[in-house]
Amino acid sequence: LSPALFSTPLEKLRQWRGEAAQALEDLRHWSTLAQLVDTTTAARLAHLQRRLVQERLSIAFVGESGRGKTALINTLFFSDIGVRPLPETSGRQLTCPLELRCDPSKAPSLRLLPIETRGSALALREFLLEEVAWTTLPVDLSAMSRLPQAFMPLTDTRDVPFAQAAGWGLVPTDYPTHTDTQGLTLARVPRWRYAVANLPHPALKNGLTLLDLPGSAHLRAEPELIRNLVADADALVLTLDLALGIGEADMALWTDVLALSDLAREHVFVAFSKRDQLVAQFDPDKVEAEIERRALAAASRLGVARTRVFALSAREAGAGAKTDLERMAQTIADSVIRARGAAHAAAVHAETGTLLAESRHVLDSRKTVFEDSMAELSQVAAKNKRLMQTLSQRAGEESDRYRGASTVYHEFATLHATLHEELRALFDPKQSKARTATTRHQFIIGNRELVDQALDSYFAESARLLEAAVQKIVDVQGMMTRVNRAFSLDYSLKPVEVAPFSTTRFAGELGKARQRSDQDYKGGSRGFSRRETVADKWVEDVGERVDHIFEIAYRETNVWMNALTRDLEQEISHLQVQLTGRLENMQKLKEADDELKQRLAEVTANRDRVAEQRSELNEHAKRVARLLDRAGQA
Ligand SMILES: Nc1nc2c(ncn2[C@@H]2O[C@H](COP(=O)(O)OP(=O)(O)OP(=O)(O)O)[C@@H](O)[C@H]2O)c(=O)[nH]1
Ligand SMILES: [Mg+2]
Repeated sequence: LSPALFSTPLEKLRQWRGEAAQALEDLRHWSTLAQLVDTTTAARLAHLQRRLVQERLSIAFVGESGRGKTALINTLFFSDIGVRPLPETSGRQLTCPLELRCDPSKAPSLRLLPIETRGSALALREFLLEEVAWTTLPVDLSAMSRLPQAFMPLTDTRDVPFAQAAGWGLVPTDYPTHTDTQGLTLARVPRWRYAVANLPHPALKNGLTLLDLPGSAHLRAEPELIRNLVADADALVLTLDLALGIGEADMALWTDVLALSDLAREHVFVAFSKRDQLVAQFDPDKVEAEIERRALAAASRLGVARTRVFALSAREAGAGAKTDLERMAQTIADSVIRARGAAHAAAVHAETGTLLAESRHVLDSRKTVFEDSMAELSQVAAKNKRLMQTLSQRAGEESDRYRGASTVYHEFATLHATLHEELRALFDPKQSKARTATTRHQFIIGNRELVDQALDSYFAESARLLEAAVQKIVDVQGMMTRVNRAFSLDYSLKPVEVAPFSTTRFAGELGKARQRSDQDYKGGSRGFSRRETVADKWVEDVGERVDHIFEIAYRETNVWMNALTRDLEQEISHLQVQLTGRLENMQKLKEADDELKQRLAEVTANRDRVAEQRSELNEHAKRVARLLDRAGQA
């Protein structure tokens, strides 16, 4: 019988558990980063992950004392080392329960919990979690021949008074008794309450725990063993003695002590051991029929399927045809390990299935949201682009218009300045006063002809100046008409209003002054008066009046001319304000467009990330599916 029967599939299962745990770890990490998992689901994944890493599989051997449980373990798990390490006993309820497991972080050892700890208020479970009360013996693996010696303490006993045994919750009469030299009756009880062996055995290293449980006496005294260990075992091997058949003690253990639930019964295998002894007792012709009879009887009394009852021997050589021992080992290994693998796969499937499906859904809807906003943003961007084109075209036109109008205005301004200068010279009041003074002087120094001549030339000069000025004003009006036409036609500007400027009254006033002068001062009609008196009188009646005409004309022309430039200047600056406003609007639109482009880039990056996550999710799903596939094939 090869111990690899258990260790090989266990090793495969352990590997699978490791890979599944890693896949869960990766999935949990990834989905947390991608914000696809809620804390509850993440916690459940972490829990399953821990369970996969730590989980052990256990096979418990139960049966009345002496039925051959320990012998079976020796044969099934240690047949390759040349010795039977665990002590096989006489069936007197003296061995202590043994748990075989492997913790590679600790040295091989046998840890023993003294029987007197039963006097403590602590439960066995609590002692199992601590170190203090235990006796730890090292197990030397350098020579296998010394191994049985290392396990001998399992059979240590103590002789204690009945009262002491009863005080520990033991029933003294369940154990061998004798009377000492003082006549005191003593019960021989196991020295140890519980033992844990730490061994680097291949099957144990791959997560198997073996429980070699004691007979009914010790089990009754330690109900926790049943509650915690037997009930949780993945396989329960009920060991019976084929030579004895199923007896009342076995039935009592089965129905009263074990009292398994229907669920726990599904994990029961019946090992009818010591087949060799029966074979020796019976006629070879009849032995097979007798075995079948006993196996059937046991199956029906226990209420388990006949196929789960194996008639075998711990003394079998294992050569030749497949024996029941091998068949049982194979059946246990297959069903236990496969069942556990299937349970793991189901758990992995249950914990990841919803997460994967929901993540797929969430990622798809995130993608849709991003793509929708990409479409919206692109639409707005296109609209913006068109708007910007229109605006920039308009701004171009506006700026052409402004530049053209400015040029026209500057040309006008130059011409206007020249004309204004000329008008000022023509209407200059000082010149007018000088002319008046010169003429007055003629009254003092000249004779009658000279005075008349001076008066004629005075008026001729004044009229010439006025006429010239009037001509200039007409020029200015003409220029204004041209400018206005250019402004309104070429640059669609509002024409400047040109205030009417009447010049006829100046000529009229001058005519009246001349009439007075001709009438009163020509031809020497003031012959009797002093010359100065006549000159002053002329200035007062005529000269000052003419000067006044020039003064008024001078002032009014100034006002009129200035008004023209002021209005035009206003129009131009209005145009400039308009242009600046438009350029500012364009700048704002440009900024908004930049922002929009940035946002679009962000959303696009998000969409790409989601697409990437979607394929990462597929990888995770594939990885889980591969694991589940492999679990199904195992
Ligand atoms: N001939 C023969 N002897 C066996 C077989 N199985 C067990 N024995 C012997 O039967 C006796 C009892 O076997 P154990 O394995 O110690 O029985 P156990 O069920 O462990 O008993 P406890 O530890 O007291 O509960 C031992 O002397 C074994 O060597 C077998 O298949 N054939
Ligand atoms: Mg035993």
